[in-house]
Amino acid sequence: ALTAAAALTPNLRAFAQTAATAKLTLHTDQPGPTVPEDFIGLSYEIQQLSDPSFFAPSNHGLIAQFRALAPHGVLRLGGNTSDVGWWKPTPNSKQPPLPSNVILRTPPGEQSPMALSYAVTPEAVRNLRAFLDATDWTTLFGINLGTSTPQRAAEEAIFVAKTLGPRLEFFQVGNEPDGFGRRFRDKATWTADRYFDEWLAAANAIRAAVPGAKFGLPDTAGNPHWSTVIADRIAALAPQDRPNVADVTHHYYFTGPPSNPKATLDQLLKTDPRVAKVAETTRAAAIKVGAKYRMTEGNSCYRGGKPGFSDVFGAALWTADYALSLASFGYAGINLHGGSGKAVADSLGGTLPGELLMPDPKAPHPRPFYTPIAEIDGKYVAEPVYFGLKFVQHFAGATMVPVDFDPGAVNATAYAAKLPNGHTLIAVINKDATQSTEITLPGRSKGTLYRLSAPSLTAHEANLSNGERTKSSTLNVPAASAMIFLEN
Ligand code: BDP
Repeated sequence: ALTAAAALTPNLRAFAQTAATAKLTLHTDQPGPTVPEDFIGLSYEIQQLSDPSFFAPSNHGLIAQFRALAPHGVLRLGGNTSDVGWWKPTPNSKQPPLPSNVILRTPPGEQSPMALSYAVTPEAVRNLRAFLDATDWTTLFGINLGTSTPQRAAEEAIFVAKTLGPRLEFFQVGNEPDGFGRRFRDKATWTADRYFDEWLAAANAIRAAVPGAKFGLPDTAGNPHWSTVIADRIAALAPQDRPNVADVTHHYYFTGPPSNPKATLDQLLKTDPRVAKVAETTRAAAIKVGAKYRMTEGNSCYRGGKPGFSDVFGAALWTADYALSLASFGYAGINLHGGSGKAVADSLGGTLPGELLMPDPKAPHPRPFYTPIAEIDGKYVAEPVYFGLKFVQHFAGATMVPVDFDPGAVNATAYAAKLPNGHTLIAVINKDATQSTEITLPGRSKGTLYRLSAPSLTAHEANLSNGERTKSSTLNVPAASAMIFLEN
């Protein structure tokens, strides 16, 4: 049905749509979590810092895209490349030798992790500060745990904390440590407890050097059990021995690699029960240690995404739905992963060109297909998922209101919130390829409508309207589109 609908012209599609009435009830008496002002974020490989002109005040095109996405977002710097970067304080500094606890492995088809190592320099960190000032964003800064030592981590942290000042939210020491057995440690003995021992040594060295340093962890790829283990370990520490944990963090890729038969829009647009399950475990861990929780790296499909899946309008609807579901589960924020082709290819063991970077008719340069902002012909282009995030930015600062939503046979979801001024926000995400849905607004009819739309689920584009006045008491949300009603 998906392909058939997508093949029709927009006019015929509108004609083919069957109207279905959905029921929406708002529970305004049971307010949910408040969506932080900096809920929306992006994630990049920290290897991008090896080009100090990337996150730099002179990179106006990128700054403009960040600002247009969110006035106060969060840039997370991490990814697999954070465990092969080394701190180079002076031009003459030499790359230090591998610490003795590292058991280097090269996963099949990849380059040796150390062949992809690179230096982080003071210039790159200074430019990053100016970039963050220009965007009014803050950052989560990744520090090497896989192939470094606590002492080196502390040396880098001193400079980073001093230079980034209030632009630094917290340090993330180690990326996806639940996967270290593939590259840096003995798989047979590597556990959440071993990881926590190593993490704690690094965190203690950092906080001894940087009083007030904050941390996010465990930043796992997929194993929610690790959050439970680390929360228990942290809670068992005496208060004075406890590093300041700001956020419990994890990653989420809907599927992967691109060859996975699950990587279809049909699957992506269903509700994934894993999201609620991971949210529950993560939330419990965060409560235990008095921290917030954040999805710090994720997207539709790991290994760079899949063309026709990660880079089309269907992925924008998925983004809007996924991000709002995290908001309703009380997450502090979401960082969708992306960036330049080289950085992502390096994060995957230098697999270029390969499955990751298939030729894209639209982009002359290789790029990850899931990236929110693509670099095409020297320009920074907002991709469909970017518009999914921008849609959700409307909820920043609002308090979620639980809803009962019965869309009947239509594949649609709904979310509601109240702004500090008391005005109600309602979002309806109609992920159905063919059927539109109609909602009667609960007693509020004057407001502004924002539409997230594209010619089809498979279109390589998305549009988010600027807002149009409405007085209608019903919301008609066409197939394959989303809408926000803002009471005012
Ligand atoms: C994650 C890694 C990141 C990769 C991404 C991917 O943290 O560095 O770029 O997967 O596979 O697991 O696309």
